[in-house]
Amino acid sequence: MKVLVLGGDGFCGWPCAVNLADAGHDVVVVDNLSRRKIDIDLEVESLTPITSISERLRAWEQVGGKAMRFVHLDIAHEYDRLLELLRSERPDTVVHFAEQRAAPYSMKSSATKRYTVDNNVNGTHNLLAAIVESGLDVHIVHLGTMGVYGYGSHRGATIPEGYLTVEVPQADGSRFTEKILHPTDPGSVYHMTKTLDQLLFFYYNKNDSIRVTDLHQGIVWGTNTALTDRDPRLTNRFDYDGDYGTVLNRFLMQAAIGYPLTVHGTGGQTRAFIHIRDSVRCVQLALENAPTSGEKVKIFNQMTESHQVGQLAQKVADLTGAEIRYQANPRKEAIENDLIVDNRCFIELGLNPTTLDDGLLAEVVDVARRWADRCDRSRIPCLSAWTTRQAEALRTHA
Ligand code: NAD
Ligand code: USQ
Repeated sequence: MKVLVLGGDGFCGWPCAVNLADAGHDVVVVDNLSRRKIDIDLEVESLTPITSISERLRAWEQVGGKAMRFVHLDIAHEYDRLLELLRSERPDTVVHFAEQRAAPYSMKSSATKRYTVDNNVNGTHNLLAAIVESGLDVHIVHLGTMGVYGYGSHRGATIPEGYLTVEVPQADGSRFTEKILHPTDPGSVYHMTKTLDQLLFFYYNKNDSIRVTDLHQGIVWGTNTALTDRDPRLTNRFDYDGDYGTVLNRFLMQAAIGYPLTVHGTGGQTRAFIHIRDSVRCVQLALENAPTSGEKVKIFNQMTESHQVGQLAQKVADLTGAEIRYQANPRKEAIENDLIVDNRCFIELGLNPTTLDDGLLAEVVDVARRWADRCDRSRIPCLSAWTTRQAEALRTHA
């Protein structure tokens, strides 16, 4: 298959691109390198040293990988070039990772809120409009988030894969049944853009029969896959800073450098997780099991397990002897929530989940220890506050 990987230089996109090339697909990596530029602006670097995209592609070919091409393109602002790229490449599938993906970054200032909305919503809409204008039958595989469902209001109910069957009571006592998109309840401006993406897909699928698979992915942990481990020049990025680092990788890295684990609030927040190796596998499964023409948007919950943040910290502390430090929560989020998720679609397609107990936690600690001297400890605290109230709490508890 001919595949465009939008955002193929990023944390999830890079291992996905090499995996698809390894599986024999003809891959073009498309990226505007904005993630690397944000690192420069924030004066922080990936914990693991990463090479330039051209070095990555060269190294991939040198280790015997099927060649991939790179196109430097901003999908949110270069519509004509995006359309031209579709027309010239005629892809079967576009895998869409190309968004600003950090909730804390999106909440830093009105400038980062506006950037996140502009980049993410325009990027997704440009892709949809360009596919319609090209007249091509392209399957979009989009990386969405578990966060579209929200955290805190499910009260023990299982979260279905995208759609909810509801019964609507009528004034005359009768009821009708409807299958609707699961209501959205975003917890940050970033998460809100993913709920808007979901509506864009719904509309273009209905109006133009665009085939879409929307992957509601949980928090990705780990760093490398067997393929990015083949050569140091293929190494994946490892975000640890307060804006881009995600909770489990942060805890593992904090443990590795002897920094107390930063649990927000009580640690009662429950979130969904998936290892990078499973994330890569899921994208391949989604791509190779495309919806048929006329089928409504396929939504898969791309996660393998749920954990409470405080319990995760305890698990990492048990493994490494790290200290846990509870902190004022910079986010406006439920103090505690349950999270029961239906993920049958991927299991039925053959996903064999990697779990936290598979020794991979220790592997991430090893990676972090190896690069500990690259860590700037001053960049670990999460300082992006959701509201002035949270900002005040951060100041008081500093
Ligand atoms: P990332 O920031 O590492 O990668 C995103 C890539 O997209 C970067 O290389 C960036 O330069 C590129 N990009 C951004 N805007 C672009 C634009 N307008 N045009 C072209 N390229 C652009 O993020 P990631 O962790 O790899 O996440 C990828 C996708 O997966 C995101 O959409 C994110 O929302 C989703 N996701 C990530 C996680 C996670 O834990 N990392 C979890 C769930 C969902
Ligand atoms: N948290 C801590 N301590 C930390 C960092 C985070 O307690 O040091 C807490 C947060 O308060 C939050 C939870 O851990 O309750 C998760 O935070 P996170 O930064 O790991 O994850 P999140 O902001 O939700 O975003 C990440 C990715 C995003 C993706 C999302 C999937 O950055 O791209 O969409 O995970 S999900 O969480 O399922 O919505």
